[in-house]
Amino acid sequence: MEQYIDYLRDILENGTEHADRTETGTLRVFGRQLRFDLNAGFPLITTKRVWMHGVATELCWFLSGGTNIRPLLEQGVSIWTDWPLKRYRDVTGDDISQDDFEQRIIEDEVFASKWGELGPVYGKQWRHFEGPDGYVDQIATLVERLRESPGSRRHLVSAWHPAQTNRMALPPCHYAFQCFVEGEPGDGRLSLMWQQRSVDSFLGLPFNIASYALLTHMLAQQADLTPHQLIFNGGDCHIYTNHLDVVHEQLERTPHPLPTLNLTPRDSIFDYTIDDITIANYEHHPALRAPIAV
Ligand code: DHF
Ligand code: TMP
Repeated sequence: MEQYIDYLRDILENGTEHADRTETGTLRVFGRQLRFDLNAGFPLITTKRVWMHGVATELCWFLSGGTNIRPLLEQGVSIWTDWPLKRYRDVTGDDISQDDFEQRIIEDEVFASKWGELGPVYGKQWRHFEGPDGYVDQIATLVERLRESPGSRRHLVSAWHPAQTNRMALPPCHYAFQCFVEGEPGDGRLSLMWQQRSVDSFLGLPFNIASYALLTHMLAQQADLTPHQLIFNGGDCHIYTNHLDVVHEQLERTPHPLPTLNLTPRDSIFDYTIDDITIANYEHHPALRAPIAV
C-alpha cells in the first residue's frame, strides 16, 4: 500500500491547480496506474479506516441493477445521498435536513421513486444496457464468457452510455473494466483492470480499489479462477484542496499489513449479500474525515 502513498505524493508534487466543477478546487495530474497483487492480501487502505460495509453494500447494489438510493439507506449507507438531496433542494426550494430526507425516502415509496433516483447509473448499465435490440446484461454475459471462453480478449463491461450520461446524477467515474484470464484450465488466474476518468484520490479511490478487488474475487469464484492482479487506470487524478490536511496526515503514517477477504461461495454472482463478505485482520490507522465535493 506504499504505492497509494506514493501516488498521493506524486499529485502533491506534480499536480497543477484546477478550479473544478464543484468550485472546491483541486490539484490534478493526468494518467496514472496502480497495480495490486490480490494474493498479497486484500487491498483495503490501512493509512486510514475505509468503511468496507459501505463498499460491499454499494457493490451488491450495483450488481442488483439498482439506481435508487432507497436500498442503500435501508442498509444504513448514505454515501450516495448528497446528489438526490441537492436536486430535491434545488427543485423544491425546501431546505430539508439530510436525516429527514433519508427518513422520507425510506418510509415513503412514492417519494423515493421520485426523489431517490440517480438516473441510469452503474447498476442500470451493468445489468440493463439499452441497445437497439433490447437490453444487455453485461455482468451475466461476462460470467458466462469467463466460464466458456476464458482466453477471450473481449471480457469488457462498460458503464459509459453516451446517449444516457445527460440523464445521470453523475456520469460514471469508473466507466469500464476488462478481465483477463491466464494459466491452464482448472488452474486459471483472473486479473481485472478498470478505467476511471475522474478520481477523488482521498475519498473515492480507496472505495473504488476495494470495490473492484471484491468484484474480482466474486468473478473468480463464479468462474472457478484464482484472483490475480488488480489494475487501476486513472485519467484526471486529483486531490481536492480541502483534503490537503488529511492527505498530509496520511503521508506521515506507515501502512499496516493487508487484511484478507472471506467470501462465502454462492451459485450466482447475483446471490452475494453483505453477510457473505467478511474482512479479517484489518489493522488500520484512525479514521480521517473530510467533506465531499458535490
Ligand atoms: N463525488 C466526489 N466528489 N468524490 C467521490 O469520491 C464521490 N464518490 C461517489 C459519488 N460522488 C462523489 C460514490 N462513492 C464516500 C465514499 C465513496 C462514495 C461516496 C461517498 C464517502 O463519503 N466516504 C467517506 C465516509 C464513509 C463513512 O461513512 O464512513 C469516507 O471517509 O470514506
Ligand atoms: P466529475 O463528474 O465532475 O468528474 O465529478 C465526480 C467526482 O467524484 C470526482 O471528484 C471523482 C469522484 N468520484 C470518484 O473518485 N469515485 C467514484 O466512484 C465516484 C462515483 C466519483
